[in-house]
Amino acid sequence: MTQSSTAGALYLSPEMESALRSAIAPAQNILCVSHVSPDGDAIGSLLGMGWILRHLGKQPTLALADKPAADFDYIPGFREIVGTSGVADDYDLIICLDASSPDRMGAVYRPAAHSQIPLLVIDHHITNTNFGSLNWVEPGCAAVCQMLVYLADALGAPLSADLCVALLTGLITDTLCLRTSNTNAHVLQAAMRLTEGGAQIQEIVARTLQSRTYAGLRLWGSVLAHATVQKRVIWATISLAQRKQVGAQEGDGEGLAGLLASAKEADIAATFSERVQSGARVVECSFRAKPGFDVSGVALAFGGGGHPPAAGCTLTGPLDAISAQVVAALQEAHQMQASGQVQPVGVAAHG
Ligand SMILES: [Mn+2]
Repeated sequence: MTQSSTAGALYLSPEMESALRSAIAPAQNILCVSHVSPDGDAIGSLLGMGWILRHLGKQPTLALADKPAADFDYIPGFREIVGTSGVADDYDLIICLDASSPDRMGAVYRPAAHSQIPLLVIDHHITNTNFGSLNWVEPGCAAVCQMLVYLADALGAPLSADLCVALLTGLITDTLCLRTSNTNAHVLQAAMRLTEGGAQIQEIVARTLQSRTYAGLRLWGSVLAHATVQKRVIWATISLAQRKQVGAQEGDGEGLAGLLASAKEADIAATFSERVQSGARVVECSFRAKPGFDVSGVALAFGGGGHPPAAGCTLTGPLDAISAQVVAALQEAHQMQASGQVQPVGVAAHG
């Protein structure tokens, strides 16, 4: 079960493979999009899809509603990513990567102009709403970038160095460097092939997971001082005032939920971060769970989504009221899961 062809067959059925070929082969001008607040898997899969399509002689437009962090500018093709203003009305095909619902595409997808165009959804979120005209959703894969290794094989696109750097970025960032509970032999096999193709794990880690700003570290310091643990759930709130105090910009202090989840006293971790989104105050909720626990259900119940070990949602309202309400839901979910009343999603299926 360690041959790459076996892994491809496991996550990409012959039926899906031929459906993907039929969708992509006749298309020439293709719009590729990923989600708002793009992370490494969003940016890596977007740029990787671009390289796959170029290898097939097609013209991709790569678009993101939010500007990607400059940390990722080492990935070949990074500067070709366009914003909302770079998106036209007319394409042969739209490919949406790593987004679990249509709103996650943000303003780069305009229903009035685009709803008649075939929409191919490629995603690994168990909470995906299957909003495309063709949906390849594989929660068994640790990253969309892993899925694109199998897609490249299926379409006969070579794993060039450009493509490998893009895809290994998403695989390394989504698995926190091959450490998450969904990191299995197939993930390692994919990482090995991408490494053989010219990408380097240590360089990607140094530029992404191990790269923080001083303001971000100071923000962690002030926030951690007020972290609370109760009923095996640990959480912290991050207000706009706290950000301002340490001079933190958008993106500074990311990843705190993962750090909180290392607490021995907790199985579930959450951060509640106050943000301004389109002029309105919102609270970005980020959840992490230890193996055997599942936070995707709570995220979905609050209109968000994600994976069993990592999920989130965005809510409107006062920071304290929202954190109190969501923490109560997480504690309730924890109690149910700990007592075995609810089988955590994904553990049996993908373990
Ligand atoms: Mn992802």
